[in-house]
Amino acid sequence: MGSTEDLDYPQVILQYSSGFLVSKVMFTACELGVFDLLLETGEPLSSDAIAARLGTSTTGMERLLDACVGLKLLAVELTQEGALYRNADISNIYLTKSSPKSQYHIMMYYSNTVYLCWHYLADAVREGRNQYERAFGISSEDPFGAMYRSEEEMLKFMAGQNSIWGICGRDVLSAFDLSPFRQICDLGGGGGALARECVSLYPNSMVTIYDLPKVVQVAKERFVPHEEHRISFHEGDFFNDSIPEAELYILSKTLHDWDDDKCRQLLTKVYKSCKPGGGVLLVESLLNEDKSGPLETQLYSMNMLVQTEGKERTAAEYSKLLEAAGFGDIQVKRTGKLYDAVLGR
Ligand code: ASE
Repeated sequence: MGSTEDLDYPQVILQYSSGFLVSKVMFTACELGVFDLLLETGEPLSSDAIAARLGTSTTGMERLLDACVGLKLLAVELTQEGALYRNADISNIYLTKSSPKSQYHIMMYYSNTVYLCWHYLADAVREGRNQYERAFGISSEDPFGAMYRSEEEMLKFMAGQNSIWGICGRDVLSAFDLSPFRQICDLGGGGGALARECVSLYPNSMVTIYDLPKVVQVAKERFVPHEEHRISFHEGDFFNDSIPEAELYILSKTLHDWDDDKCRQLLTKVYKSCKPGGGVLLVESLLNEDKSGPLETQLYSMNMLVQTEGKERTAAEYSKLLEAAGFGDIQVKRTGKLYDAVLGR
């Protein structure tokens, strides 16, 4: 037990207590279009002007803006006409819809879907399973049936995942030299942002995005440009349908959705389809071996509990799953960022 640190204990607890308030302030400012408006006008605006432009109450908007200043997402300057607000750089880059690094869609997914599941976190812990039935009144048997319960939900999820790869994709794909692999299959490739990073980083690679038919339809229509000839599609359910031959399979945030049994099933199938000398790249957020951190990954694992059948794992746990399926020569690269990479041969 620390002695001087004891003084900080109440602050720590109070800070943890209000953590979800912080998230919701940021999500709400995004949702209402505060950052988009301030980027678009390009000059500082008063809370009254922002409220009028966004069709909100002035009293609510003023408080939201001040809280965003407290979070350093906005800057405020006091002038003769009153307080004027402008975006911090970090907000222009990550919180506006149009920025290439925009995290807007994942914010909306967290705010409107994940948040509702987390309301039932205690039930999830009691029961050890996801909470779609309580949160949305839908069966939780098939997690992706539940997550993709409407086209709108599916779009939100796909756009959200794409926004994450927009900022983390390059780091995980460059963790290993993947240039020897020409024919790549991204299993559960969703909206295709990782596949796009892949062909941009490895210009000689061809990537097939494998996903459920309705996901592939939307990826083709809305996310992957038609002129990108290095990316193709394969519609299927990787548990029930065959998997095409490839030199490298990418499973990015795929195994974390499933229990150990299903992971072994899927990896065994991948092993059988894999060309001689080929490999598999797992992209996941790795827990420390003693599961003492990183905190972000521990929280993600809780999220997998409320939303899926899976969990976050340690490098040793992924290695065991890979070995059980026949893969060897396993290498682990921690990127020091949110997502890490594990390569099996
Ligand atoms: C999944 C990823 C996510 C399944 C459910 C999810 C995300 C939110 N809900 O494969 C996005 C990334 N967040 C996490 C916790 O990885």
